[in-house]
Amino acid sequence: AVVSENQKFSIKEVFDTFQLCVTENKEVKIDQYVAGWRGLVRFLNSLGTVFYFIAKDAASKIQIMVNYRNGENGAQYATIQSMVKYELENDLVDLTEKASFPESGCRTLLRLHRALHWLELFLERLRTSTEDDKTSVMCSESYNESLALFHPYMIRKASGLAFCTLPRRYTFFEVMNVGTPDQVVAMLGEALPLVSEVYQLTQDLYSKHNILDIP
Ligand code: 1Q0
Repeated sequence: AVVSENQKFSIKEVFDTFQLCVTENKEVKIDQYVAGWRGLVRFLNSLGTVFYFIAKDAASKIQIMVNYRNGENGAQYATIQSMVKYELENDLVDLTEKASFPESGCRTLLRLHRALHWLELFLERLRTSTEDDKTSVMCSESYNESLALFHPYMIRKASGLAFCTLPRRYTFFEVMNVGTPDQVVAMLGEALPLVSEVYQLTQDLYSKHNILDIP
């Protein structure tokens, strides 16, 4: 088995967390957003050491966000909306070039947000795939349409090599720990709109404030 029994991963838990992200007035809660990412990183780690450099970067960005939440201005970081308002009003974001705030909440979350787009594309490919489709191809196509646009050559190269080691579709579905392939596909159908909503709310917010290019 790819994951040992005691740390059995269920992708459903991850998606449940993303569902809990969105408040009644359509704000995105950072605690749940980060918790969702933690689950994804756990899954990534179970896929093998070639993914370590990816997991490590994601984990460090998660940690930056957790630190803000636990810091003295933690309340300002309750939702992505409140964070953006707080950091922009207090000039805590490097908007055009890296300077005083290389780890602003807005910048850090933008990296995870871009990765969420990759996830959305990848899950949709998984959902509509058939038995013989290759996860590595689905993964790199999704990557090329999203994250790759923001990554330098070396990272694109390393990512491409890592993707080649992905288990085949059947095994991949097993690791998701949802049930039969049909059940996985059904679950993906339910989960995707949730991920999409979180992505879209964040995208609209960042777009409205013109902060989609924070360096
Ligand atoms: C299943 C295969 C997973 C493949 C993950 C694809 C993402 C590739 C990303 C490569 C990132 C390379 C590491 C460093 C990049 C940073 O330079 C970059 C920018 O940050 P900065 O500070 O330098 O400006 N960082 C990022 O772009 C953030 C990347 C975070 C990627 C987090 C990916 C987490 C993936 C989780 C696995 C989800 C599997 C989903 C399958 C669900 C079904 C079971």
